[in-house]
Amino acid sequence: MDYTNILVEKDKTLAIVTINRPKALNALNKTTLEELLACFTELSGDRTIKVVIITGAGEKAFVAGADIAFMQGLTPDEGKVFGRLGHTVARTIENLPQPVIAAINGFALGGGCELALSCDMRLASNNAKFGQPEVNLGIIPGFGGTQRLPRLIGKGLACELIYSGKIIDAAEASRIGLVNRVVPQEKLMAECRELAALIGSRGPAAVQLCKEVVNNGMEMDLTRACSYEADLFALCFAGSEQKEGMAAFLEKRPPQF
Ligand code: DAK
Repeated sequence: MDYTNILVEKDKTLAIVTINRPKALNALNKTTLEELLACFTELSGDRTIKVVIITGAGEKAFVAGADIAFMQGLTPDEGKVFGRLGHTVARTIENLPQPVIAAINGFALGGGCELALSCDMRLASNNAKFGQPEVNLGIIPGFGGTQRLPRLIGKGLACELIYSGKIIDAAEASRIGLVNRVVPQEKLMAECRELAALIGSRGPAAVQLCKEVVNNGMEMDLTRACSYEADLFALCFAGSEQKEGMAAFLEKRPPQF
């Protein structure tokens, strides 16, 4: 499908989604969110794709937030529709069967930080900057930042970022666990591709079950979550991957998934 504000590249089992509005630092307007929703909905049903990377075009920004110029004149009703769209995009990425890696190549502010939070893993370039500056605009984070940020980095650190609206650099983001690691900008995509290839070489159904149980389990108490894990563990024995993986180990050869 042809999109206006995003690029989608499929390379064998990897899909790379690039938000492509570099002149506006890849800010998210309605069209961009609608295209992201359409694209991730399509990817969710694409059995050839094992891992997805999402990034921003250019060397300056991942996503500098929701588009302020677009939001400025919204009525409360339009704001609600826009907010719901953002939440739907975040949920679709979070619930995508395949793992999603955010390649954060610059500013990840407001809705951009929230977009990265809806991904499974975040790798950042050394020039990346993070923050939830919404209070500076007289609004609150609206794409899940008040919920996903405390869950990821803990309440105290999340409150500091959300209440102050301050911007932190990649090293600080790594120190507080907001990103998995920081790499030189020129190596970011190679590093993300390498991680995607490693994940893509594992049993795809097992990886998808892992994503499902990690995400859903985090919303349950530990007893129920462990019981849920046991159910999905049992399910592995109904598929071909477990047979191939264990046979390959015992036959001292690499598995063919
Ligand atoms: N929206 C629209 N345009 C943006 C933008 C943004 N978020 N960020 C940057 N741009 C545009 C700039 O206006 C400028 O456009 P021109 O003037 O060239 O036409 C161009 O990108 C380059 O930006 P700068 O000239 O400002 O570049 P600098 O290097 O000087 O500064 C910066 C980079 C990232 C520090 C700065 O651009 C900046 O502070 N940007 C705004 C960052 C920000 O406040 N982000 C949070 C946005 S609020 C909701 C759901 C979600 C949300 C809201 C509601 N509902 C439930 C309804 C989410 C809210 C947000 O994300």
